[in-house]
Parts: sequence; structure tokens; C-alpha cells
Amino acid sequence: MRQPALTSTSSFLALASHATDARNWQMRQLFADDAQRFPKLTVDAAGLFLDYSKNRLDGRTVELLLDLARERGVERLRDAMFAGEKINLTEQRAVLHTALRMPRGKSLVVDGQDIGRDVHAVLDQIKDFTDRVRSGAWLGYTGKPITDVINIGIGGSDLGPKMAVLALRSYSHPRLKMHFVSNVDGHDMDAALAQVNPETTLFIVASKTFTTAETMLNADTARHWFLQSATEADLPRHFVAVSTNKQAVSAFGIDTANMFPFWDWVGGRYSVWSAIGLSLALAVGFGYFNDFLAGAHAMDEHFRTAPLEQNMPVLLAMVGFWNRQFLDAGSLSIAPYHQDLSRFPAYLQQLDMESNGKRVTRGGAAVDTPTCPVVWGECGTNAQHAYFQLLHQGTDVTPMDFIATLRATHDLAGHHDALLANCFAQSEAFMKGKTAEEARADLQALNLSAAEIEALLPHKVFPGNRPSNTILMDQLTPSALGALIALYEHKTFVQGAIWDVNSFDQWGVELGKVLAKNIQAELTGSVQPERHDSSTNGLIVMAKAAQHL
Ligand code: G6Q
Repeated sequence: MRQPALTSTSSFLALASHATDARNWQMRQLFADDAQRFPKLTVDAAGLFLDYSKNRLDGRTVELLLDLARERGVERLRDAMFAGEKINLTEQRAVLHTALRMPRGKSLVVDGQDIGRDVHAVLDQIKDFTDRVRSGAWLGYTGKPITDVINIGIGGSDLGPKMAVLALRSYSHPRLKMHFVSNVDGHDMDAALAQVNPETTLFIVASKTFTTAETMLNADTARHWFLQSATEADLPRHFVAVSTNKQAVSAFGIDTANMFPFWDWVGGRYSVWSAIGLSLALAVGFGYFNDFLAGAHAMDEHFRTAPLEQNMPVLLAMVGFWNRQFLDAGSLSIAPYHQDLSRFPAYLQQLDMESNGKRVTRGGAAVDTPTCPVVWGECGTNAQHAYFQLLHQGTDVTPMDFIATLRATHDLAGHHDALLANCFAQSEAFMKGKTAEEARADLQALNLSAAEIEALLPHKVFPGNRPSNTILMDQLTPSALGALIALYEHKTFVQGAIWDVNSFDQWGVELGKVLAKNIQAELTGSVQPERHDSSTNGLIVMAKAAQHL
């Protein structure tokens, strides 16, 4: 359905008018005025807890934001997604990553096909295979069990499993070492191959299309390397594929009995739940992989059924929209206070920016507001010693998402309290800042002269009033990780619905897949670079000259 321009909707206009005051509110004051602010502006779902009270908003702001969500048809579009309607308009595809985590026995018929049954047939295949590799029953060509798994894939076929394998490190099989090779840069493959033995290495070629240049080149290199020690007949024990393209898998030389299929209704950046998660299932075992799916399903059910007032993905999305639209926040910083989530910001970069980094509506008109902020981040406490300076005292307001667990999965004394203390102290400091009076009192306590105090004072003031969310869970279990990823998937979905962009295509990425082809021909062949600007021609000439050194 064609949507009116966002800024012309009555709920947007009501919000804009509310924002003329609200954007200047001081959070210190909001907390002082309402002792119930924390219970009012927090919500639980699927084992996660969201505190969004440290934002420049109040209950009325939330009401107006939810009016906007209703007016933009978030619930209608959500139901259409879950029902398998082709909401990815530019590719005419359904968007059904949620079906990948439906419990067994639940059916969903799309285009006459029960995809619930298809999904569980592949899960059975994954269980059988991962059980055999993990138990040591699956043997390499010299009769030894597999010790190393190299996942070859890029973008959505890499970021999800790589992030999740690291996140669930403490659940991993002790014998299996997981490696991820994505970059066309040979240094990536070179570094991985240097660590493994062909007799005990399993390669997973993970590519939805099985045409992605980087992955195909890396897969060719891996096969060539393997065949220096083994024979073609040994390939099936060491190469498996995850793809939607059976023909290309077979043409590459992988036995299609060792192919794990998925479907065109699974977008790359939403595919960790599909067979693209094979490396994760190998690392943690099928039981935990199932828990991971169940955690995401619990968040799906919450998103699908909870009233908007208590709907965690909707609230997270609308608070993000508020900050983007009315506080001009051009970026969002993610700070996991958990070392095993160190790849989570990179994962969210793709999820959010590839989905909502768009400038036209689903109907093709120009969007009349800013869309997706730049997403970036690093683990705390490391990030505190790097760029938190800018977040506290720089000229831009950067909203933050703090993510932490109440309990650690290690038992090293003292560490977890220190970690959590830092996490909570930072969000408090971003909210409160430090006034000139407070800074002056600090300096006076140091017995400085009046002149020294006045000179230092401006540097010691923190403006504060900087927004953040805190997301907590008990421990980083497979189920909590599943719920966390699904939370952000649905948050992205809701913001896409507000902006009326298609969150499920990626034409900007497709461009990159063809751009390099011409220059590669010029670099490797005798074709002279003439068709480019002088900069590009000059760079190509330099690279060609270096090849002859
Ligand atoms: C994700 C994108 C993109 C994609 C990669 C890999 O949503 O479409 O990151 O996942 O380009 O594509 P293949 O899996 O087809 O190799």
C-alpha cells in the first residue's frame, strides 16, 4: 500500500510539535521529577531486559511515537512478513527468516509449499552431519577426525556465523577449531591455510547464489590447496556447500548430497538461522543451535503478539527513530560489555545499514527525512580507552546501546563486577554529565589557585544529556543470543516501516559485485585502462607496473 510522505502524517506532525520542547529536556530533571521513571521505561521479553529510560523522552513521547508506528502500518506490515507475503517488492520475494526458527510441527504454506516441513528437513540434515563430525565418525581422507572447519563466505554468509561462533565460544566443541575466510584478499585465505592440515580440515563453501566472486575464488584456492595433498575422490569428505543454487554447487565439484539448501526468501543478512549457520551448529552442536533458534522464536512471538506499549523491538526502534529524527543523531554506537560479542557491532552494521541505508520509499519516491544512522562500536571497557572521549565531550550527540550480561560464563574472580560497574557508570555519566559547579568543586578539592581553576574549568565540564539504552540478559546463552539478534532484526524492520523503505533489498551491494570486473580484466590482461578518470587510470597503471617488479 502506498504510504503518504512521513512528514505529512498527523502523528509525525504531533511528534514534531512535541519535540520542539522535548529535544531540550534535561534527563537529570526527568529522573528527579519521576521516581517511577525506571519501571515505566523498561521492558522484558524473551529473556532480555531493555532500559530506555536514559533517553530524552517521557511517557507522552512514547505514546506519540507509538501513534506514528500505528499510522505507518507497522503491525500490518509485520503480519504480512510473518504470513509470507512478498514484502520485498523490488525482488518480489517473501521475507521469512522467522520461519527458519519455527518449532517443528508448525506449518506455513507459501506458494503451495509447506516451508515449515522444508525447514525441518534441512535441520535434520544439519543434525545428522554435525553429530557425525563432532563425534569423530566423519573421517578425513586418511581416516582422521576433523579438527578444523573453514567457512568460506562473505557478507551475510560470513558475518552472522562468525559473530555467533565467537559469541558462543564457551559452548564450543573442544576438538573443532573454526576459521572464517571471507576477503578476496589472499592474505585472509593464506593465514587460515597456514594453521590447518588438509587431512583434518573441512571446508564449508557458504554462498546463497554460489556466484559471488570472492567466495568462488576462495573456494577454488582451497580446492587447489587440498588437491596438492589429496585426490578428487577425497573431495566429498572435505568440501560441503550451503547454497540455494544446486546446479552451481554441482558444477564446482561438490557432491549435492553434501549440500545444505536454503531458499530465496532468506536474505543474506538474515541467514544465520538457515544452513548458513552450519559452522555455528558444528561449533556448539545441534542442541545449542536449536536453543539459539528457540531464543529467536521467543522474540518473534513477542514481536508478533505483544501490545506496542510493551513491545521491545518496537520500543527500541521508535526510540532510535526519535534520536535520529529529533536529536539529529547521525550515528548509533554499540557497546557490548562482553568480549565474546566483539563481532556484534560489525554484524549490526550490515543488518541495519544494508537494510535501511536507503533514500527512496517502497513506492520509489524520495524519503523526506534522514534514514538509517551509521552504526559502529567496540567492546567495553576497551572502547572507553579509545573513542568514548568524543562521546562524552565531542560536538555530536551519539546515542549508545550498552549490552551486558548479569552473570559471566567464566569464574574468574573480580572481573564481572568491574565490567558491569564500568558499563553502568558510563551510561550514568552520559546521562548526567558534569556541570560547571560540579567541575569547579572537584578542582577546588585539588587546592588549585582560582586562576588555574578557571582555566581548566571548560575542559572539565561534560554536557551530559546524551541518550543511551541498556540491554541486559542473565548470561550469554545460545537462547539469549538468538533473542538478541532477533530483537535487532525486528528493530530494523520497524524503522524500515516508519521510513517506508524496502529493508530487504541491497542494490548498493549488487553494484559492488559487478564494478570490479572491468578493472580486474585491465589489471590481469592486456586491456589498456582508458575508460576511467585520470585518477583511476593512474592507479591501474601503478598496480600493473608493480606486477612486473
Ligand atoms: C546480504 C547481502 C550480502 C550477501 C553477500 C554474499 O544481505 O546480500 O552481504 O550475503 O554478498 O552473497 P552470497 O551468499 O550469494 O555469496
